[in-house]
Amino acid sequence: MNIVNVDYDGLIPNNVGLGTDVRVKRALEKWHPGYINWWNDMGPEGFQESLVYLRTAVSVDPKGWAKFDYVKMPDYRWGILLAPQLQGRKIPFGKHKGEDAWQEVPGEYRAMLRRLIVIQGDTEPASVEQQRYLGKTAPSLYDMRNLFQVNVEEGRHLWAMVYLLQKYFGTDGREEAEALLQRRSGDADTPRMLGAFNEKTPDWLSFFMFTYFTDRDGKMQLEALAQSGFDPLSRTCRFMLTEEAHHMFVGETGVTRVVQRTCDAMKEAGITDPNDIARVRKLGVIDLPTLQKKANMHFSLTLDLFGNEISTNAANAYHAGIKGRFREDRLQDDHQLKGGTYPVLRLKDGKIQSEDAPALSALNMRLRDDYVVDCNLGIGRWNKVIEAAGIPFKITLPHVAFHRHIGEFAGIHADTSGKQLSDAEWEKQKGDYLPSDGDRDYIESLMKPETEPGKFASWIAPPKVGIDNKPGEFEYVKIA
Ligand code: BYC
Repeated sequence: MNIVNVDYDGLIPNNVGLGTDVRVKRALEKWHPGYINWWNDMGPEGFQESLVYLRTAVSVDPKGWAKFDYVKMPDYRWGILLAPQLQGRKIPFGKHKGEDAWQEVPGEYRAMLRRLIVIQGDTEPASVEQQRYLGKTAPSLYDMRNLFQVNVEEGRHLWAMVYLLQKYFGTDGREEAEALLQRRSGDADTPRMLGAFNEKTPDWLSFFMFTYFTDRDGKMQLEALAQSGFDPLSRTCRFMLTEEAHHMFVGETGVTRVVQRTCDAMKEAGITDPNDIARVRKLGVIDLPTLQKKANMHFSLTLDLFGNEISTNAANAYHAGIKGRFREDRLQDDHQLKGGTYPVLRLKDGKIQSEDAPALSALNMRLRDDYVVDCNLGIGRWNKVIEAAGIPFKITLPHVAFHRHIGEFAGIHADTSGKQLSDAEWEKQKGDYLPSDGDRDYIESLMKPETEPGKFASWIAPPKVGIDNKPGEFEYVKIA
């Protein structure tokens, strides 16, 4: 079988030789109807019969792996795609460093691996559930198509994790695969596992912020898991990262286009004060301070996904060779972190202070720091648009202690500069930092669908280029 090209003959496209792996094939075929039911119940509402111009993976060759065509989403070929196996790959870090990468689950790490795969798997359908109603208010067919592309690929990422559970974890793997279809984002009794995946994505600015900030956590976590000594997990995550890039593109360019439109409208109207919110809103665009508040919210919720700054779970996973650092293979050290330290921001004697901690315990913090660096790159590009328009405003990331629910700062209130606030001060000031009901109502009032090909809602600029180089008036979704 050709490992690069995908076998499309059976029910489940794959490049893992499913045709000859009868046990796993049967297990996945049994899981398939439940997945389709979940998709129909919880996937994009109202567009299941529409034809969407989607990319589907036909290969895992980085130089050309996708083909574009019109598909009804329930007919999308969700498949199991692993990056090609690297001959002779060794475990790159931890106490087994230098040994052959595992092709089977090592018994002593079974529970740890299963937990990480389940957590990763749980986020994928959660995001589809969160974005379920957005199609109805899409600002253009181009954006609607991007939303649905993200959604079907998150569905595929669920398949990716379910394959690992079904193939390598026997009965409990099957049970976990079922449970992934049972939990629901935001449900009081059966919520999704991580906090940010139980929040609402109520409008398109939230969607762009989510794909910018939260999908970027996905990138960081997948990069760390792609380093895993468990080779099938590494290969799975490597291919998922190829798809993930588009999701962050949607977020970054989405926000850029909102900023662009706001700046253009302000310039046309001769408004130079970005804080003159009432006048800016009269133009039917999103004022920059509200955009900043949305960024504050999504950034802080996403920081929670990195877990505790000091984590024995993370240390154990690294030591075992299961979850590495961001791009471990490009780092130059012993890859075992013996005796090393890492500076961690902690709450000590009521103050936020940096303290050196054992590097092995501080891996969540380190990954979070790498994440913040990555986040700042795109924000620089948003600020360039504002700067070019001559508007005195800069989008910035809030302090890591701001609005936290997990880790060192979960027990305190802080403003966006990291200054601690009393409960009363926080209650009084939080509307300055996070979207207020009024902000939310205003954004909601803008969320009117625009379904004419080539047209865009008032609050967002068109993209510079089309998907698959299609012209501006291309009908990305044929709404049924
Ligand atoms: N909410 O030792 P700690 C994506 C729990 S996004 C609730 O610090 P650890 C995507 C934790 O489970 C990427 N609970 O945790 C994006 C632990 O519980 P137990 C998803 C939380 O393990 C957009 C306890 O607190 N992938 O792909 O070091 C669209 C102690 O915590 C939270 C992954 O996350 C929370 N936020 O770090 C679609 C990768 N944080 O076990 C997709 C897999 C912590 O003591 N997951 N807890 O009962 C991991 O690597 C780690 O489990 C975590 C947590 C980074 C999440």
